[in-house]
Amino acid sequence: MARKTFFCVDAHTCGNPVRVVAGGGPQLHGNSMSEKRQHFLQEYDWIRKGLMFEPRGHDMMSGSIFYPPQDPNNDCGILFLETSGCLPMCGHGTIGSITIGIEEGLLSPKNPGTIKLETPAGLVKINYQQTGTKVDWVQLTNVKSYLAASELTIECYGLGELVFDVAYGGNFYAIVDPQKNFKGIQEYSAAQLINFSQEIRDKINLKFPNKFVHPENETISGLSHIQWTGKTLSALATARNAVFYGDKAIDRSPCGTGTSARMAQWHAKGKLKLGETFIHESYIGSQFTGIIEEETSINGIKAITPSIKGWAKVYGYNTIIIDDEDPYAHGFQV
Ligand code: PYC
Repeated sequence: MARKTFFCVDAHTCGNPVRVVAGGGPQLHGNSMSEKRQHFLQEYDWIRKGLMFEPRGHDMMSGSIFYPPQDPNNDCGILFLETSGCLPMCGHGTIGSITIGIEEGLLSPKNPGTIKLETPAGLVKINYQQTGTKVDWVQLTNVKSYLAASELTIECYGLGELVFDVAYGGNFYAIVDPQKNFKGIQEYSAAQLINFSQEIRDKINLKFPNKFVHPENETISGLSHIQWTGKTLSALATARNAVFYGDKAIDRSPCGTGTSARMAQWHAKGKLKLGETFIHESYIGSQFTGIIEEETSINGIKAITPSIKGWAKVYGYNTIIIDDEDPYAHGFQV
């Protein structure tokens, strides 16, 4: 590689960025998006770093690349790119990528209005509404989501002992609800939540090694996100969160996989029922609407199939060059 050009379309989903690589992405080997994700991580991770990290990206940047489907009955596959790696599933990334894919003519679904999307975490079914050239909303029916552990504890220097649950919604989340040593997200700045998260994520993974592994796909393992909760801004919202991901990011959207994990937690604790609507509000006040579509199980563990609905706006075209002669070709983090 000397100089490589990537044609990208940039959008945001409820405030959080999504950069779709429409041209320049690598060909990947594998029989599923999970295998293709492994190939990308082994051979092409410099593309992710170059496009997600500064100076071409930033702490919150995330994106995706579309691939042809493995199963001809499906419409397409998707690889997610994040500052933290390639997530198995990303909800805001899906909503933004589908919006870009339809509005920019990158996708031609067999049945307009629905898309069967192969993700590294499994098949995700999409419904979307289009008016003229614009996509009004995207609803994804996510992978099975479940409560993985309840009432674990960890010591946080800034706060003291914290009690948390762990739930899976496409990624594993520690969910920290308001309690004696944590008053709720409304009481803390984003910088404080990032500091607490950086400390406890590592500590949780050290204290509970190999505890958070997907029962059907061992390439999905480890706690990657911290979901802090607190009081809603809008009286219409069911709940609010601030999701920490990567090294320094608080999701500006309510986080699709985080919302799925939280719905699974609420369902397991009897707080949310099949068919009920869950309006989730982000740290900046943007909203996703979740519904429990199905009660199900994974390897004998009680689970739900949640759907998440939200919107995205396309805001730009970005032709990005990664040149080996640039000392920051593969980005940097401070
Ligand atoms: O929406 O699932 C999501 C997500 C994961 C990380 C950032 N957003």
